[in-house]
Amino acid sequence: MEKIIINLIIILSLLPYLFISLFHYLPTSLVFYFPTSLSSHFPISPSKKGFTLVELVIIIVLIGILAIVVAPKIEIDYFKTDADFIKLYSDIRFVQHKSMVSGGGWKITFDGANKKYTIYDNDGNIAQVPSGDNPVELKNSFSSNKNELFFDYLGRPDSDNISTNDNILTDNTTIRLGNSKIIIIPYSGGIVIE
Ligand SMILES: [Ca+2]
Repeated sequence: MEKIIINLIIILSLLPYLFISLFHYLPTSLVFYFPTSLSSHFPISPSKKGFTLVELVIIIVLIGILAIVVAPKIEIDYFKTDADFIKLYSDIRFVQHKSMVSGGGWKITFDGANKKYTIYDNDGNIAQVPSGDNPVELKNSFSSNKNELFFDYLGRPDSDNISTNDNILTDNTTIRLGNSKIIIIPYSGGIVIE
């Protein structure tokens, strides 16, 4: 709400200047028909064309202010989704890597509705993760076709924390966040972004 008010103030403050600028470009014949009292309010001559340096500087400053106030509002949702996506992708890779160097059994559990996921080591304890907090909280909700995902010692998606019992996953694990998908492929353990 605050931002909308700031935007309105900026746009309203631009309007008089826009009017004066247009006044510059009116044909002399038209300007002649303006009431003298109105013309006297604008300290410009009808024959004057183009912008002065001061006017250009004012315009550049106003555009700058507009860009600072409006642009972040437009982009911020996109960046939040993007940041979440990269975080989640990196952490799935992290779990897979840790499994491969420690005999398998690490897992990640997804709680997309509550915008978070948790990473466990192969003893079932909440692990230390590169991004800091664990459970890891995101800005956006996401969905996954599996609630939890293990990796075995070869980095293959597994259904439990035992690498030797031959029950690795046989179907894709698909996680949707915003307009993007992370797909974890069975057997190869490839992690694909769509
Ligand atoms: Ca297994």
